[in-house]
Amino acid sequence: MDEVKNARQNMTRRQAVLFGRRALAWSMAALCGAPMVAQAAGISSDLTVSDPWIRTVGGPAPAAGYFTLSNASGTPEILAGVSSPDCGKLTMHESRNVNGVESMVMVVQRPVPPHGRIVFAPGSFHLMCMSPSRAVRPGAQIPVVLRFADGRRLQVRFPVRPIGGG
Ligand SMILES: [Cu+2]
Repeated sequence: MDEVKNARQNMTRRQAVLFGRRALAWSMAALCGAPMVAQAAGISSDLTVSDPWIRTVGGPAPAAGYFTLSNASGTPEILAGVSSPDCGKLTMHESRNVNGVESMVMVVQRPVPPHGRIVFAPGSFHLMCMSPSRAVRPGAQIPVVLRFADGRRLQVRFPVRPIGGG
C-alpha cells in the first residue's frame, strides 16, 4: 500500500493517463489487498446492508466496494448481481492469495444463508467499480443496487473514502 501511495504522489495527472494501465494494476492490487476499517449505514427488511463503503485511489482508476449483507429471514437468498450508475460496469470479485501471488476472480453470485450474513471486505470478496464517474470521490455517496435471484433489489448508498483514509 505504501508503494501505491508513493508512486501515486510521484505521478502527475498526465503521467497517470499515459501510464493508465500500470496505474490500474497498482490500484487494483492495493484496493483488493490492504485491510482497512469500515463504518456505519443500513437499509431494508429481511435483507440488510451494513458498513457499505467504497475505497478509491482517485481519478479513473477502478474503486473497490465493501459491505456486510445480512439475511434475517428463514430462507436462503442469493445475491445475483450488482450495478451502479457511477461505476460503468460494477462486478463482484474475490481476491485470492495462492503461494504469495495475489489475484482476483470474477464472482457470479453469492448465497446468503438464512439467519446468516456474508461479508465483502478488503483482501476477500469485494465490488469492483470498473469505470468510476467523477462522482466517485471522497466524501460523496454512490448509489449501488444489489439484485437477488428472486428478483428483489436493494438500493444502498456507499460512502466514498480515499485509500489510506478512513
Ligand atoms: Cu477486484
